[in-house]
Parts: sequence; C-alpha cells; structure tokens
Amino acid sequence: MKLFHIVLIVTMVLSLAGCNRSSQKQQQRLHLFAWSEYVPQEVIDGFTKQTGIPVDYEVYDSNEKMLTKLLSSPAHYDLIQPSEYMVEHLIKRGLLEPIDQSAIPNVSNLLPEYRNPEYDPGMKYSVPYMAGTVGIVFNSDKIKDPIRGYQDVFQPKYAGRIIALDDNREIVSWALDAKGIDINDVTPANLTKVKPLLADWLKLVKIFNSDDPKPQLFSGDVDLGVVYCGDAAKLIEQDKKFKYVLPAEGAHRFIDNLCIPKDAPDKQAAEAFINYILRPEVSKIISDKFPYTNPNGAARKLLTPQQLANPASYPPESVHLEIFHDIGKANADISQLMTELRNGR
Ligand code: N2P
Repeated sequence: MKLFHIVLIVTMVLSLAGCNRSSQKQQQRLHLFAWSEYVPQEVIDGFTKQTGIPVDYEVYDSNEKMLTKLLSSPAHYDLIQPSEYMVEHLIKRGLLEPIDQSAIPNVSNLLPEYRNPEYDPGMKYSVPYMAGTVGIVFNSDKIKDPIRGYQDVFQPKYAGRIIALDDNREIVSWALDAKGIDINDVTPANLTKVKPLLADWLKLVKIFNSDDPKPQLFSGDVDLGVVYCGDAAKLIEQDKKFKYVLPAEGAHRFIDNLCIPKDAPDKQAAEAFINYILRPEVSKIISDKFPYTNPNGAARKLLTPQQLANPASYPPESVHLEIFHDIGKANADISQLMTELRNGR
C-alpha cells in the first residue's frame, strides 16, 4: 500500500468518526415528563432553538401517575417535575441523579428561601420550578353566601356545581384538614375518621379535573371548586368575578421541581434545560402563561405590579401553609379508600 493510500484511508476513517459525533449531537433529544398546563410550548421551542436539542414532551396530572410511568419506563426520561413530597420519596428510593450545580449557574436567580429546601437540602437532586397553593375558587356572580373553607364548598346546596382536583392525596388532605387532623398524619385510623365525610363530599362533585378547570368555570358548567392557584389566578386575570380563597381549615402549599431520574439518557440536555428555564426572561414567560408563585427573584422583577398583586399567585406572607411529606406506604391506603368511595358514588 502506498503512503498516499494510507493517508487517504486514515482521512476517511477520521472524517467518518467526526460525522458520527456530529450526528450523535443531532440525535440528542430531551425527554421531558412534566405536569400538564405548566410548561409553555414557547419555552420548549425557545430551548430547542437555543441549543438545537429537540424535546419530547409528555404530561401527567398527578405525582402518583408520574411515578408509575417512571417506574415502568426505566432509563427513558431525562427530566421530571415532581412536587416536594415526591422528591423526598424519589431520593429515599435512589431514583434520582445528583444534579451538577456547576452546569446550572442560573440557580443564583432563585430567591434565597428556595435554595435550601427541607425535602432536598442543598438542592442536590432538585431545582424549584414553581410553587403554589391549592385553594378554593368561586364565581361571585353565582355564589352569594360566604366561602371561607372546604365546609362552605362541599354543601348539598352546591351539588352538581362543584369541580375538584382529580388527585386522591389532595382530596383526602382536605377532609383531614376539615377534621382538624394533620394532613401528613395519614394513618388507617385517621382515614377511617374522614371516610364518611369524604363519601358525602364526593357525591357533590360534578367534575374531577386536575389538568385545567378553567373552561368549565368560565362556561358556568360549574361555579366553585378546589383547584390549583395558577388556574385560579388565570381566571381572576380574565374576570374579577372569580375569587380565590385559601381554606380556613388549613391550606396546602406545594413546590414543584425539575429533577433528573436515575439513568437518564441525556443528563447534559436535562441540565441545559434547567439552566434555560431559570433565565429571568424565560421564567417570566412561564409566569405569564401559568401564573403560579415564581421562585425566581430575577424573573419576579420582570413581572407587572398586577401580576404580583394577584392574590392567587402571591398569597399574603402571613398565611400559614402546610406542606406534604412523603407518607410511604400510606399512599396505597389512600388510593384503596378513594377507589372504594369513587366506585360507590
Ligand atoms: C399545573 C399543575 C400544578 C402542579 N397544571 C401542582 N403540583
């Protein structure tokens, strides 16, 4: 073989290897598994434009459904969006990858009170996405009697006019609160205590929907219910007749996070996405579309005074809010009880 041929072959092999590397880069793909009505398409498209990484976006409407799907699809998702109690659970089970903080310089935009959460000290496995509350929304043109708490909502006179989150842990926590029981004290004895109340309440509900209760409230299909604050905030933005109330018996606060599941195929893409959504101007787009409580201090500076004054997005600091914790096996007890009650509805 002549030297010329050897050089030619070596050049071809090297260029093929290079080709392969660049096609690998093209094949990069972020598998994002997130709450429905939470990540604006504009943000996803902006990320792809910025990085060249296409995004597969799948949605869920409860932490428990996310967990089931995650467990049945190992090494598939790159990024998930669990609430604080689910982060706690996933960490305990070793189901999350540690996040490389040096790849996410924009965490410095987060407000200090979000940077060292109790459920994940030091944000080793999670970065806050949005926070919020679960509360009562009502149409004040239609509902004239005072609405202060769950007991005011779940009254027989409102039968067939109520919408509620389709989320067992949530619903059970409302009944626990109404009975003065700690929402994290989910024991068989406490579930027995709330069972009759839950049976009464469930009969009154017309629609269970965790995805998006807004259309049914707008159309007057239902007049009140228990929803996520971001949906209530959007309703209030569009029509002041909608009111949001944090239940007097006890209100629940959540912090949803971005996390990388164990064995994620593209950890780098996941970290790039987390860093991207923490840019103030990107985080503002999220607040514009889904007005939850934005933990990003730099983004909050870009919001209008009206956005910051929306009582559903930014409740008064003085209100005492409760946070869910991982309740382990008691989750299965909740789901058994709720299946029984819903079947008997
Ligand atoms: C967004 C759902 C909010 C997440 N549609 C509640 N943890």
